[in-house]
Amino acid sequence: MAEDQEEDIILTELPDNELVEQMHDDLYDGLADEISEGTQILLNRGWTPYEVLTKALVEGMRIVGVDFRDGILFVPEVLMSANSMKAGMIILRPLLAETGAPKMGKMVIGTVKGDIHDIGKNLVSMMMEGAGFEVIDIGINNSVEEYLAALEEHQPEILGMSALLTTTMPYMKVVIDTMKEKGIRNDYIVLVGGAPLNEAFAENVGADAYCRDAAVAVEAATEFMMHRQGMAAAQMAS
Ligand code: B1M
Repeated sequence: MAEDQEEDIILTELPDNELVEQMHDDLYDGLADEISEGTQILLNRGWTPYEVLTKALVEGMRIVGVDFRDGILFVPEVLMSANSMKAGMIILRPLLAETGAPKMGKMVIGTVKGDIHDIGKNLVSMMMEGAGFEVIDIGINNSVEEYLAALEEHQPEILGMSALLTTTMPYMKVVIDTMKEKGIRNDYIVLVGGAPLNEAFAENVGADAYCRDAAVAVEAATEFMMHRQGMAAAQMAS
């Protein structure tokens, strides 16, 4: 009976609030096709990509996270939810990047060694691209050598690091300390983020700022870049 009822749901016929709730359920159940369809329907109804991202996808993933924490969901199920989230993000990515904003600067971003969580990092990349930044995403499980090689190769203004585990977040300090040892720390704006971090941690490891979410990452990056450009202009004038 329950199965028959599920088959009867036609996403296009649901009003916005019910569709969003249904998308939370579909994310929970790892139904990637339904998430793609729901994402497209909301966009067709005039929702902004950012609204779809935060209200339908991120909120759905937050619910998944609660049940993962409480031992109701397990890794294989959460992986399916993550893949469904990515199915929605694939549709939103070009739209978020399509603002036509002038290039603000360049960022290398990656998840630290030992950590394979990448959804938050991918969101940050998308939002930064949408705000006019060029983003080089070096993926997950990055060693200090890989971060340094990416900085050397791409010469960004900003380094972004992500960590979702309390066991991997201290690795950010390893990267920043190595940058200090090599005398290159002050060449970059270092932004860090991830659910278990906070401002005190960021300060403690020597980052320039902790970014609570992707929107804050964009704000911080923009502010630091404007400050940098202001300093450069002042130096040229003097
Ligand atoms: Co993982 N996992 N997981 N997991 N997982 C967490 C993080 C956990 C909190 C779940 C829980 O217990 N409630 C817990 C960590 C506990 C802890 O450390 N204290 C946990 C655990 C324990 C594990 C494993 C160890 C489980 C196991 O194997 N027994 C394992 C570790 C694997 C590893 O990394 N070595 C593991 C595995 C997995 C999956 C593979 C199943 C999957 C990852 C799939 C993927 O990413 N491709 C997964 C998932 C999906 C989660 C949860 C449920 C969701 C994470 C997520 O995507 N959130 C998570 C629970 C939770 O966080 N509530 C959990 C949505 C995302 C939009 O938010 O990532 O916070 P978030 O990103 C935000 C901000 O934090 C910020 O902006 C983003 C967008 O707004 N931000 C940045 C993030 N990075 C930034 C970088 C920046 C700036 C801002 O740079 C400038």
